Amino acid sequence: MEFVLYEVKGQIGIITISREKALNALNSTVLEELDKTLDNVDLQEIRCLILTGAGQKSFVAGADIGEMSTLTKAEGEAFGKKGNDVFRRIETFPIPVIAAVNGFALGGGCEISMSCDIRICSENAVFGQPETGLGITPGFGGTQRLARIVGPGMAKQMIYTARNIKADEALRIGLVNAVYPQEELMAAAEKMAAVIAKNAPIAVRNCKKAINDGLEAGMDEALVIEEKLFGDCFETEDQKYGMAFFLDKNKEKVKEPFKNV
Ligand code: DAK
Repeated sequence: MEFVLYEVKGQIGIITISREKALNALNSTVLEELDKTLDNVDLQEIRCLILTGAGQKSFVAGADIGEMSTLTKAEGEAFGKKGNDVFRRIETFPIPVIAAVNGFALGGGCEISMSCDIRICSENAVFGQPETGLGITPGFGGTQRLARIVGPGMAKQMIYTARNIKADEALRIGLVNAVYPQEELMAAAEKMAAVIAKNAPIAVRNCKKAINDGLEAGMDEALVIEEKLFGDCFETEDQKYGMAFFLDKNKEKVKEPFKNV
């Protein structure tokens, strides 16, 4: 692939958007390659993904403004759909995805980070939705996901003013979970991914689905979604092993890795 790298480290998959000359901006090729990369993730082996950008300056500086500038209405809609489909695929991907935001996360860059389950960032990270300054609305889900993550008041302020915010403010408003020095970011992401990967994989997947689907439903329906996904765990060997291990009073016994079955 030209712009997307995929590396496997044990049970963790690391996807790097690598188009450094354009600060990793998302053109059609990047979006298509991201989609293909997700096709290639081995869900039997991989238990958590990390999404990051190449270099020390930018995670993703947005959709490619050069490519967008000449789009017709129909082409704009097609480009928006291509982005929305791949972002939604990340959001609903069966396993958790951590965004390791290593610099600019503007427009489509902020939006792709918001389609991930968890965001952590480097101290030099900058988030923003600059679209209204370009004469457009956020087009890759920004109007929807930002309001759900930081609340409608803060989302409206960020989007209407098109003002960028730094890592400390992103942390304060809950857009990111933690901020690290740049050189520690990937190690922190990998450490978190490894902790997730150690837990029962089917249970983790069901938690992702329960949280995502539940957020789109009313509370009564959401609790039924949770009940069903909870029930499903009782058909797994991992549940049987995990509970039997807890109940076993032999303190010498070492816990074995969950088997994803
Ligand atoms: N697109 C294309 N190229 C970009 C880019 C981008 N978003 N951001 C940076 N680059 C390129 C620059 O043009 C420059 O290229 P060369 O001149 O070297 O060839 C190179 O990356 C380095 O950038 P700078 O020279 O500008 O670097 P600085 O450090 O001075 O500034 C910056 C860094 C991030 C502050 C600045 O590059 C910047 O403001 N970039 C644009 C950020 C931005 O506005 N991003 C949001 C884009 S809008 C929709 C679908 C999607 C969207 C909307 C609607 N539908 C179809 C409904 C999404 C919209 C967006 O994401």
